[in-house]
Amino acid sequence: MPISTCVFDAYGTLFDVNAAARNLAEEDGLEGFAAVWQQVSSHWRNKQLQYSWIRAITRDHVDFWQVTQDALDWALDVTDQANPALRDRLLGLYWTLPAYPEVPEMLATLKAGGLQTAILSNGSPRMLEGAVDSAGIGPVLDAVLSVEDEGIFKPDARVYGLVGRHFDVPKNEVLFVSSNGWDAASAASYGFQVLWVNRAGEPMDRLPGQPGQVAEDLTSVPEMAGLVRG
Ligand code: LAC
Repeated sequence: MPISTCVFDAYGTLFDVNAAARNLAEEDGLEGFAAVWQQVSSHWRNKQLQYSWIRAITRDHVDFWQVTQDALDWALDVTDQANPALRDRLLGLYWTLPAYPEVPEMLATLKAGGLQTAILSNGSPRMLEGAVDSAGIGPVLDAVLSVEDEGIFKPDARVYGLVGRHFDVPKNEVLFVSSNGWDAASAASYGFQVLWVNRAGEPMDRLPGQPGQVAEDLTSVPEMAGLVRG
């Protein structure tokens, strides 16, 4: 089935989640933080995802901004960096995470080729609006879909169902693109065609679904969606 719609995960796929801590670590006077920023960033991301999964299982939903703050508090505690000023700076930077360099041209190519484009993310509508605006990619996106419309996080199937509801397209016309192995696996189980963007060179997750395609970054998305690059 030809692809009509390309749907992207947001955090880690379009937007660089490590940029907040990495950029702050470069500032003068934050040498203590600079020594541990990678641990902070990694704990922050891992706890953010764990909390989202646990809250989905226990049906104890709060939005992704709350989960992001809770995860950062844990990450700062475990690395002995708990400090309100640092917390505020990191949260502020999370609001305007940069897109990976290949993102704007890749999305523009998809649009020029007549494909529909969207984000499908755990992020709250306001978080996603902030990231999309600061990256300047709003004009090349047809929709920004948030799990808040279902009140549960990925990988609950109802979240993937938002795509069909919004675009009225069958699952197998959708190319779903995620850098999160668990998200790629779950989207494949749901019935989307899936590209896993394995930026970190990780092994494939041992989960029931398997992405049909794997790439190192997003530059090959137009080809994988059936467009000839030129
Ligand atoms: C998202 C998280 C999973 O954007 O990265 O949905």
